[in-house]
Amino acid sequence: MKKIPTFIFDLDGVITNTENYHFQAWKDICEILKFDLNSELNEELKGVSRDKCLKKILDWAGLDLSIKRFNELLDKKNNIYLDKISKINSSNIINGVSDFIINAKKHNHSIALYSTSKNANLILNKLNISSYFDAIVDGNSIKISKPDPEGFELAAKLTQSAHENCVVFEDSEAGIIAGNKLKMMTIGIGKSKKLSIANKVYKEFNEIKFQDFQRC
Ligand code: B16
Ligand code: MG
Repeated sequence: MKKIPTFIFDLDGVITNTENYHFQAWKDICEILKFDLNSELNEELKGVSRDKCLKKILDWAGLDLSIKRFNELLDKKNNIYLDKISKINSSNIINGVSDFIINAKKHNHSIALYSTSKNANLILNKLNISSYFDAIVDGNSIKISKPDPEGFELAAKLTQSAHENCVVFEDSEAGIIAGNKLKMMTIGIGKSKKLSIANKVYKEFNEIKFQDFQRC
């Protein structure tokens, strides 16, 4: 087991600002359902798998759909989302992320990704950063999404890291809950009050100094 911290990154909302595209795509679906999805409710969709997101929305709207319609809306949401991310490239990496990872790799830290998204590999390729990661866990590698800790457990196993030696960077309450369950060090990134359950919160990734994590 490694002694120096392993860094586990979330993707949407931490490495790149695709989270807003998820929100816009869900808003389009909610318009069809005649439900008003606001940004506060959207906080509860962050880090949650596509089908669980739609289940939550139907629950909030008090609606029930056939399996066929449910699957049609999932496909529609994903197509809207794919269209929105079609042009992203390395300029869409959030400020500070590349420098942090390059610095961490120089100092022999393992770097893992755990994203609930089934589109994670596509996005990493577009951003041209797949090679940064010693392990990649995405929505295709897990059975249960955040707030379940399955994906973080797998990321720790693949990098041969003890849970308490992992530092998790997350923008979602669901992701922080999952990391906390394993007693990983959780770092919330963003302005949502829901992130206050993290061990530490930064408003933006750029505020994080690599040196702060060298001996945590
Ligand atoms: P997809 P993360 C999550 O990614 C997003 O936060 C969440 O909004 C989305 O519903 C989920 O991925 C599934 O994404 O529909 O592309 O499979 O934040 O865990 O990187
Ligand atoms: Mg996220």
